[in-house]
Amino acid sequence: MDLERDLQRALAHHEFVLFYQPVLNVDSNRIVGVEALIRWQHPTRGLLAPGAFIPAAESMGLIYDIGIWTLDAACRQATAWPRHIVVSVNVSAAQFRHDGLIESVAGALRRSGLDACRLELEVTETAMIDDVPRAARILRRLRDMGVQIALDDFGTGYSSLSFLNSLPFTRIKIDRSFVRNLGDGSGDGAAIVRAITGLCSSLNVIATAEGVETREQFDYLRRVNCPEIQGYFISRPCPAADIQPLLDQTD
Ligand code: G
Ligand code: G
Ligand code: MN
Ligand code: NA
Repeated sequence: MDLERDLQRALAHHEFVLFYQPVLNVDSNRIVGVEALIRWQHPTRGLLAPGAFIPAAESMGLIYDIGIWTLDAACRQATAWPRHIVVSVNVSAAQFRHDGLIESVAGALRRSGLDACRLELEVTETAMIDDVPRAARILRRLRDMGVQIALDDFGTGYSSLSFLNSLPFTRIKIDRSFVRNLGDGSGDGAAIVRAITGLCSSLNVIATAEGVETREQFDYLRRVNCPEIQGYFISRPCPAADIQPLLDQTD
């Protein structure tokens, strides 16, 4: 199979689709955002998850065009949703290293007409660690445009407190490995989640706990004042049509 030709055809023939996973604000019990997660509706292999093609797209240099498609599709979709809903788009390390990122973001906002503050980019520590000054410049420009920035998979990279302090994040997404280890709330996993939540609150950054699957995890996170929750307990990622009814229409 020639995956490169296959991926080029996928772009040309609109075979990619975005699924969306809601983010719940715990206090208000309302959905405040959705994370866009790409899928490939492959003509013979069925619906493919990003792990099956994003790494290949990166090594073939196709990730930039896929990234533009994703930004365009997510921004366009968000214009159909209530104005308080923020749409998050994942940016991989290769995309973040590419100089065209800011132009792609500006283009997607321009073409869709979406208000910049309703777009959030999710970036990982790994994408930024080898050149923190450059990351700071890029993120600053995006923030100046009004775009929100989430630090994704927090805790799995080389996060240091100075890193958190020197980059203009609006949101920290606590990696689901910590949520999985919450246990009964008395162990080390819970202590880490509690500490990250407290740190975010002190730094005025919103903490979002990812991978919340159970009522017990949800209750624990609410007890330690984690402001936002995402995970199967709220909803799996699903097509836009299935998300629509979950979004509170009153602004
Ligand atoms: O969607 P899961 O449902 O399988 O996503 C797996 C991984 O793929 C996550 O780490 C997510 O950040 C990444 N991912 C999902 N959608 C996109 C996308 O549009 N672009 C990039 N670069 N990564 C994505
Ligand atoms: O790396 P990133 O955080 O972007 O990855 C998002 C991934 O997490 C997607 O693959 C998504 O399907 C998955 N995911 C979302 N919610 C849950 C959950 O509650 N449990 C598990 N195991 N995975 C989840
Ligand atoms: Mn993410
Ligand atoms: Na994440």
